[in-house]
Amino acid sequence: MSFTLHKKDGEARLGTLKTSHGDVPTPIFMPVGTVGSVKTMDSEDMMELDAKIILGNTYHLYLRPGLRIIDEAGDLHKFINWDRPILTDSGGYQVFSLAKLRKLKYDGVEFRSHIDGEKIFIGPKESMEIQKSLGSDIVMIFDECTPYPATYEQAKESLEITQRWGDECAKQELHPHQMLFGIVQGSTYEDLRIESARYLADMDLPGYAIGGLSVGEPEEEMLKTLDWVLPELPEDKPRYLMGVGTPPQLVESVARGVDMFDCVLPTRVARHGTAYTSSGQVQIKASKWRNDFGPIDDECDCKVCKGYSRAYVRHLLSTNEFSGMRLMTYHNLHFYLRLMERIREAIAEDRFEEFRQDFHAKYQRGQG
Ligand code: PRF
Ligand code: ZN
Repeated sequence: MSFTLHKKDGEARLGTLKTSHGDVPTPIFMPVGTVGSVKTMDSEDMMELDAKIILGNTYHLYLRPGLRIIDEAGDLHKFINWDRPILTDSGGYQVFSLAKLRKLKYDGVEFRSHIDGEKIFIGPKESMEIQKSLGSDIVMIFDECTPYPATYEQAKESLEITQRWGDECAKQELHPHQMLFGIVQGSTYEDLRIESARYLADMDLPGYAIGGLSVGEPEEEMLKTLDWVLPELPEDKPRYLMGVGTPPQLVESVARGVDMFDCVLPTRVARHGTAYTSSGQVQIKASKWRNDFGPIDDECDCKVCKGYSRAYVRHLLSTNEFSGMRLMTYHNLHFYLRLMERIREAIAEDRFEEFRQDFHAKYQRGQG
């Protein structure tokens, strides 16, 4: 369990995160497997796509199937048939976005399950116990994702809660193979963000995440916040930007020093017919593709683009066939994972800035 920074090209970083389930090259994108599955994909698909690490959610897995069943299987890796690294989110964010009738308490959050309305309590202690039991390689602290917009007072109060909960998380025992990542909050306020980053840096954790972004703020605000936070974080530890983002946002965040990402975008929009391509987003359900027998992206070498046409995938989507969603998801994940691979190659060869310019020029040209 360690992180090695191999080199920098500008602020962009090339590294390796070693876990007991294998090495993760960074910068990396982590596909989201909320309930223990990347929607429409199975573990063989994810191996074929060569995903190096996937994400699971404490909140969802705790509600269903529950810890007893996962314990009985052994751990989350065994239960879902995935031998590579897993990162679990702590539950804080999901409680706030999904649960009903939340009550914020000193020690955590009381809420009603979005599934059956059962009353449940999760705080930092509970979140650590659950993530320990899941056996994930990377464990996230239990934080409060400050909603946007927030007044300075609200953001400050919310950050105090995150800091108190973070201290509590760090006191709990995990398995020796597990790495605990802190989460920077502080909304869009420079002094709060810097305070949060320094507070966590002093805790000397194995990694640091930046939370509370991509929650409705303009993109410039997000990038500005990264510019405040990243210089405060230790160089020799991985930096993870939670829940971000679009392909251009990934490139811009890497340019500022981010190493890890997760986002539901490629998988979620795939199921609604949006494909990511080297020249921007394409709505495959549009009627103009009904007799287009070319691939989704003519620069993509994934198995979908090698074998299937836009016309066919459009047909599957418009008849609500599951296979349409599968093919779209497969292509979009391939696009995201390949983008990160190209980013790593560019950093390794000291041409990240050139890559960045070329990427944007091409991606923008095809938009709209
Ligand atoms: N906190 C946690 N998970 C998250 C976020 C956060 O702020 C975000 C914000 N984009 C996504 N996922 N724990
Ligand atoms: Zn493809």
